[in-house]
Formats: sequence, structure tokens, C-alpha cells
Amino acid sequence: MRQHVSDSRTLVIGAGATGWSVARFLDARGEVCELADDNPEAVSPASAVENGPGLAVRRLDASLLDGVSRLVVSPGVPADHPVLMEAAARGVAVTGDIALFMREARAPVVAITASNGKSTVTELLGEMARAAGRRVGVGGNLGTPALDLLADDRDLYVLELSSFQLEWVDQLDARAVTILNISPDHLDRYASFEDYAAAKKRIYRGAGTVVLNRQADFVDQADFANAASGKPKVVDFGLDVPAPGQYGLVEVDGTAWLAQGNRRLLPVAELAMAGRHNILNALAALALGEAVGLPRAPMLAQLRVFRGLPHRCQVIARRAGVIWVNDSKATNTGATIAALEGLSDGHRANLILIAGGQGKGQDFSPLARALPGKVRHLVLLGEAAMVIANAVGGELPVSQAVDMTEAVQLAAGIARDGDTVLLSPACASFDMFKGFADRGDSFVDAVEALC
Ligand code: UMA
Ligand code: ADP
Repeated sequence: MRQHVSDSRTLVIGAGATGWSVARFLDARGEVCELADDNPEAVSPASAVENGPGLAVRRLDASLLDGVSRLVVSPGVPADHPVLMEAAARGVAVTGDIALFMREARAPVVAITASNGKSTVTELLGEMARAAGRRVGVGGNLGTPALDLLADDRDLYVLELSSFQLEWVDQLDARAVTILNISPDHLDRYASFEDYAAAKKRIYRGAGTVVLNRQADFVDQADFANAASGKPKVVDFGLDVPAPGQYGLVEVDGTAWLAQGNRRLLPVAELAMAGRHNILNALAALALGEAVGLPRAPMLAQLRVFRGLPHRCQVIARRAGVIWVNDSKATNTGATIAALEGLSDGHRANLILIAGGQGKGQDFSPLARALPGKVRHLVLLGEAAMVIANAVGGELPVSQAVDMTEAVQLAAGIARDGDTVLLSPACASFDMFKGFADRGDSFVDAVEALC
């Protein structure tokens, strides 16, 4: 039900993409709001004019809570921020942009979270929906903030949601949801892996259909079976043979097929995306699409042409028998391990891995265990270089580089015919770059500059 709060004041915290989208949304409804940030100096007056309804950005301080009936918090602001603690003590309601969005959305919503693969599945499903002629809004943690997607003529929304966004969701009520996988990430924000996983599992609340990775160890039917609003329908996916109605792989005369039950859908070889993790992503997208009534033919047609997103296991050059792969978006060990599994040739250690950056409090021992037999030489960069080197111990040769150019030059000197040089950092990029795209671009530039 549409809720009018024009007689009360909302404080929006964080003047980034989300905060401005919230300010625009409230302003369009004639609601009074203020926008505050811990770092208001960083918000240029020009961007404030460009972004919003002529609001000055205030310095965030508990005194701004006086007379405020509600806080809307940007995802990057941690729940233990002193102003949020003070708001809790005063009993001020706190919410996020996704909860506001869900109250307004008039078309079915598909919500996707994961430690890895969110953006790929979100974009793929968006393309499938467009191919099926649906007027679809695609965004969330990826690209356009959710509130900016709202429009009266939408048939469907596909949202990528982060654990940060889900923290402020009480009841999502999405038509179909999935958690593709959960592996350690953002442990600089959460007290434990369990807290991080619990934030992700809020996506189940009120779901119509839950699309479940049946081979993942985080799966616990109890997480959603007792949801207050009734039991969701469950459809599962995995790389093994599926039960009737479920999604998986079957092999017929030596050919592997994507399948639903025993019904063959598409030969794996016809998928335009590479890697085992992308087979899982494709199966999840098919299951989500079915849950919101997308016809099968355009979905399968998209799987034949959708090559994945830039900076995710993307082949950027082939030189002198060496393949160069940009997987800069691998910002945690789970993504890097998936890339190693997808790109190792299975016979010898054919990979030169460039890794490192901001470690985000991760334990790198799972990564260290995944290297032998796949990675011949490790080139390390950035703040976490020593932590990773220590986790690897003396297991394989390790070099350190001061910047991406040196990392690429070192790798070029080591790589032989038949090798793959893989940038898959297992870390965030902000110690040396503006973001993962900047890091990936600098890798591409350095590879192009090799003579
Ligand atoms: N800020 C404070 N106090 C704090 C923290 C931040 O005042 O304690 C201020 C900053 O000074 C800044 C603003 O908040 O001015 C930034 O807000 P934000 O960090 O929430 O970022 P947004 O620009 O609103 O972008 C967010 C998502 N960012 C994060 O979750 C960190 C974007 O995801 C998302 O695209 C955008 O909303 C639109 O939905 C980015 C991301 O890195 C891509 N996400 C993480 C990930 O994918 O791993 C979760
Ligand atoms: P996210 O939006 O969750 O960060 P992306 O689709 O951008 O996910 O991919 C991020 C990284 O994770 C890339 O390195 C990509 O190759 C890898 N990846 C994609 N899908 C999966 C998956 N299902 N399991 C593990 N890693 C994956």
C-alpha cells in the first residue's frame, strides 16, 4: 500500500548513487528529505545539481536525527555506524532503497544474490526477458539503482541485490529469488561468515519461487521452508543429473546437455559463455525465467549468444601461443577459484596467475589449496600481496610486482606456448585502482603495450 509521509521528515544517509536515487524518489512524491554524508566535501556542487532535487548535502551527525521519522540508509554505510546506533536507541525507523522499491513496484520482481555471478545472471536474465518481448527494468547493485528503474509500463524487474542492500530488507516478497552461491567476502564488514550468509538469506523472505543451488553447502531448506508468508515453490539447479522438473546436466552419446529433468534443452558446447561456473549461471537463469513465465525458445536463443560481461573471465589477447584472460571482477577467493577450475587444462599447471589487491579480511588458504597442479607461477600485487604469499608458503614460485605493468611484464617473461596468463585478483581493487573496471583496463593496456 502506498504510504504517504509528507508530514514527516526522512533523513537519507550516503550521497552516492543510492542516496541520490532515494532523494529523487522522495522529492517526486512531495516528501521532505535531507541528504547527509560523512564526507560532504567530496560531493561537488555540480554533481549535486546534476543528481537531484537541489538538495545541499549535510555533514552526517546525530543532531540531524532531531525531528526525523525515518532513515533511508545507503548500502555502503555499516549497520554499526554511530548515527544508526543512535537512531536505533531513539526508535527511529530505518530502511533501505530496496524496501522502498518493493513497496512501489507494480510488476513481478526477480531478485538475485550470490558472492559471485550476480551481475552475469542479472544481465543474462534481462536479455532473455527482452528477447521474449518483456519491458524489463534491470539494475540494483549492478548499474542503475533500483528506484531509478520504477516505471508504470514495466512487465518485469530483474534486480541484483548485495548483502549490504538485503540488510535493510524485512520482507522482500519477490516473485522469484536465488542465492547462486555463498563464499567468504566482505569480511571487513561482517563479524563472521555466518553473518554475511544470514544477510544474503534475507532474500528468501516472502519469495514466490526459490531457485536453489542443490550442490552448494550453504543450502538449508529450513532457511525458507518456514517463511511467515507461506512456503515458496522450490526449483533446484546443479551440474549433476536433475530430478524431474529440476535443472542440471545430462549426457547423451558423449554430448553434455543442459536439461530440465530428462528433457534436453541445449548442448553445453552451444553456450556462448565459457567455464563451469557459467553453466550454473545459465541453469539458474533458465529456472528464474520459467518462474516468471518467460517462454523457453528466446531464453535458449540468448544462451547461444550471451558471451558474458567484460572483466569476467574474458579472453583479451592471444600472443605467441599464450592466452591472456581478464577476470578483474574476481574480487574474492571464490571467484578466483572458479576461474582456476574453468581455465586449467586439467593435465599440467598451465596458468600464470596475477592476484592481489585489498584483501577485505579474507582467509587465503582455500585459494592457496586450489593453486597446485593448475598455477605454475603466481605474480602478486597490492596490499594483500604478503598475506597471500604467506598463505601459499613455498608451494610454488611467487613474484611481487609494484604495478600492473610490471606484473604483466613478469608474466610475459614466464609464460610459454600453451600457457594462460590470468588476472583474477581475489581482492578488491581500491588500493591501486578506481575500481575493478579500471584495474581490468590497465591490464588490457599493459598487455597491448607488450612488444
Ligand atoms: N558514506 C558515508 N558513511 C559511511 C559509508 C559511506 O557517509 O559510513 C557515504 C560516502 O561518503 C559516499 C556514499 O556514502 O558519499 C556512498 O554510498 P554507498 O557506499 O552506499 O555507494 P553508492 O554510490 O550508493 O553505491 C551503492 C553500491 N555500493 C556499495 O554497496 C558499496 C553500488 O554497488 C551500487 O551499484 C549502487 O549503490 C546502486 O545500487 C557497488 C558495490 O561495490 C558496485 N557493491 C558491493 C559489491 O558488489 O561487492 C556490495
Ligand atoms: P558478481 O556480480 O556477484 O560480482 P559477476 O557476474 O560480476 O558476479 O562475476 C564476478 C566474478 O565471479 C568473475 O570473476 C566471474 O568470472 C566469477 N563468477 C561468475 N559466476 C560465478 C559462479 N556461479 N561461481 C563462481 N564464480 C563466478
